[in-house]
Amino acid sequence: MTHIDDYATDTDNQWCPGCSNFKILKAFKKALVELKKSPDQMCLVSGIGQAAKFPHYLKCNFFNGLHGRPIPVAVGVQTANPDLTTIVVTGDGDCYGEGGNHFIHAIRRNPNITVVVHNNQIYALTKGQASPTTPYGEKRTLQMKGVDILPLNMPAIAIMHDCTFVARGYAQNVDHLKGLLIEAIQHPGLSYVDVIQPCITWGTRPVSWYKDRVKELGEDHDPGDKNAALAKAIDTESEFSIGILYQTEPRDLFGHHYRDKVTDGPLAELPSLPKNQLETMISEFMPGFGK
Ligand SMILES: Cc1ncc(C[n+]2csc(CCOP(=O)(O)OP(=O)(O)O)c2C)c(N)n1
Ligand code: SF4
Ligand SMILES: [Mg+2]
Repeated sequence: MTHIDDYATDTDNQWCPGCSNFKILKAFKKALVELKKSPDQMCLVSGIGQAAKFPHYLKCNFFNGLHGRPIPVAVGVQTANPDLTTIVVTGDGDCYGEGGNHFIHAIRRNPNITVVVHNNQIYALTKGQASPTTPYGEKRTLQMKGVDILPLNMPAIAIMHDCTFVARGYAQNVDHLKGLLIEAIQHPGLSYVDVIQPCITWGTRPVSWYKDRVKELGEDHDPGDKNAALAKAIDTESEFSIGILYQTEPRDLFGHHYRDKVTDGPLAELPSLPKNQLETMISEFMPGFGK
């Protein structure tokens, strides 16, 4: 039995009072309670940024590493211990900018992790510079004449490349986001939730601007329909569709192909392997090893 207070930490929160990150934190905790996940069953992985401070405020195993690099760490954690529910908590700068390469290739690999992106369309921690999702023309602290390159639409890229679960949430809509997180965490394979997260300190649009544009996907949206999913992902001008944009049948999980030959539990619990078994394994990766 888990209670929402089981996830509380005593770390001082550094987010601005009223930041929508608090709402994401709340949605997360509610999802974990409903999933009956205790803190020791979870591992949060993050990089650097306001979003990446998240694991400081939710009690569980965590790894807070370099800017842009949470995905390779999470893939390693999940591969070494598939019993851990492994979740990357990241920002649009961390995941789509510095870590964009890792994310794109994770889509191809399909590790059994969940990636939750706090998308505030800026680098908030470093005081409001443009990120890969800042709209074209928007004036920012560094881009004083306006951003002169086009934004990146990562949900559309993920759908194009058959990421098996792609959703969009809205930070202010806690219960809806909680539902998406529950679905994402339960989905086998890479599940990805882009969360629209208004920044009240460096953002240029009021929260009401987002509220007017956020629209929940209706029953008529079929997440198995790739073209419909793409259309919803691409339209960020007139509205932000929130819900499960795209979901496919599960496919092979990265890492399991190799590790299933050894154990279905945590690698750390394995006894030391006999030398000849180790040599056989290594030679599968390095033909000619030891000759
Ligand atoms: C390798 C490296 N490059 C740049 C930085 C500076 N830096 C820290 S956080 C950040 C951007 C964070 O933006 P985002 O991931 O969107 O998080 P937010 O603060 O907006 O939640 C940058 C550029 C860094 N710490 N390390
Ligand atoms: S700068 Fe923006 S994203 Fe960062 S804590 Fe403050 S309101 Fe939240
Ligand atoms: Mg950001």
